[in-house]
Amino acid sequence: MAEKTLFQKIIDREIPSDIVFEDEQCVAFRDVNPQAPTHILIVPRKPIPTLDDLTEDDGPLVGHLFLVAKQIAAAEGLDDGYRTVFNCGKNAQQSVFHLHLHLLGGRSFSWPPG
Ligand code: DGP
Repeated sequence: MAEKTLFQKIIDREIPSDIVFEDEQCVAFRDVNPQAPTHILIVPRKPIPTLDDLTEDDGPLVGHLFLVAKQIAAAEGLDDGYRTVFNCGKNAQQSVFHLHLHLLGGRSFSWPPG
């Protein structure tokens, strides 16, 4: 069997994390190296490595991750807005190859991103 990803170990409670939300499809926990006052990673239980590995069947799952982001943003009081990011691959600096949606908020962000 393939080695579990770091995030799979977090989902399986083998590595501790600050979990803020979970349901049958995903787990959301605070990023260990936050880039904003609120920085949460929303991770599908299904171990999809990157955005490039998504199939048509994963469409509802990806939609669900965004709906969870919206729900957490409200719970975190991010009333002035927030940013959601999927980093994909080398140029986007993806470092953990288990799909995750970053939810960032609590400060103003610049555009274009660095
Ligand atoms: P990315 O670069 O898009 O692959 O984002 C990976 C994120 O994962 C990065 O912002 C730091 C975070 N991270 C790495 N290791 C851990 C960990 O052990 N626990 C938590 N909570 N976050 C982690």
